Amino acid sequence: MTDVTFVSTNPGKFREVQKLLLPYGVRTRWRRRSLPEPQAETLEEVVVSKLAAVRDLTGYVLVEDSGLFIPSLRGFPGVYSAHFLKTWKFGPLLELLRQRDRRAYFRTVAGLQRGRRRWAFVGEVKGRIAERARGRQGFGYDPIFIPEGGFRTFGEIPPAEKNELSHRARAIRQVGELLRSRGR
Ligand code: ITT
Repeated sequence: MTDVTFVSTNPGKFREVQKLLLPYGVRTRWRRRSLPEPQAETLEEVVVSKLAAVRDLTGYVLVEDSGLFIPSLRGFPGVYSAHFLKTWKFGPLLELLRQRDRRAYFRTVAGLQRGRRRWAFVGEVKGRIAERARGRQGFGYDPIFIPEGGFRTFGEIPPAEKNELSHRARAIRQVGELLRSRGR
């Protein structure tokens, strides 16, 4: 077994990451810590500063930053996803999209660090924004995001199924591959 410390304030992310890494022989521990998210234009920049803020932790340390990007809103809420959701919930987004293209994608950048070594992996899933929030599974924007090829929102999809195809799954599986290839 390889041990990884996942640093995040978000329990929903941790549950997904833990399950995703287990098949790779990786045991994930959760360290709940709020990391600085400086004004940044990309998830990559945020991940770099998150990694800098966990230098005190030893062994493999994993962080990630995710966002919901809506091209018809020029990528908004993107890197501002967490702040926007906390302040406004879904209302204004659904309102803005009444007259606009509803296509959207989730993107995750995962950053892994061990000592001075760092790796980054990206995962995306395409879909569209629902007309109204549906479902109680998942977290964050899940009730309003419909992944491509279906009609149900992530909020209506069982967690195991979200973990098959999500942005996070696509980034974290690459972390799993890397850790497996490096052994202990
Ligand atoms: P950290 O402590 O890890 O930063 P956070 O919740 O602040 O946790 P992010 O900034 O990466 O994380 O998340 C941006 C927002 O997008 C936040 O509101 C999340 O709830 C939401 N989000 C992230 N992943 C999601 C997912 O898989 N489904 C739905 N919403 C998601």
